[in-house]
Amino acid sequence: MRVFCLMMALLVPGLALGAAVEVEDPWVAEPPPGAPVVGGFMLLHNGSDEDRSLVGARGDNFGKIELHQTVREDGMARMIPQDSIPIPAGSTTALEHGGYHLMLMQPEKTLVAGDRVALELRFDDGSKVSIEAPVRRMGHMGH
Ligand SMILES: [Cu+2]
Repeated sequence: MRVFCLMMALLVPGLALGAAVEVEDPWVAEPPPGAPVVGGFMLLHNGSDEDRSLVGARGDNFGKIELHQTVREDGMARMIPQDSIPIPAGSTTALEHGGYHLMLMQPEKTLVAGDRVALELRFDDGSKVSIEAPVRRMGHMGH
């Protein structure tokens, strides 16, 4: 039984032992040629009874990753950097096109659909979750 549990933990993607937040369906949008920034999207589940927030992210292939929120003002979409993204207790926060997202900046190379991007997410309780996000075209959002 002990071995079985250990194997389950290894098989569930995005699950880090001790972390309250689970990451589901992470993906990165294929950028137009020459675009300096790339959007990162996913669902963040907080199954605990404590509020959590995403406070940072890093990836070996990017010089910098910011947390952004897209807001519409006077019909224009504008991205506003965030210090953190809230994931209230017992709920799910979507990082999605037109809302909260990761802004992957200064990519080492041009990403194309089919590539995979390794990222590390950091939460306000000090926990970290490593994920691997596939690069997809915007038109194929998987919904
Ligand atoms: Cu952005």
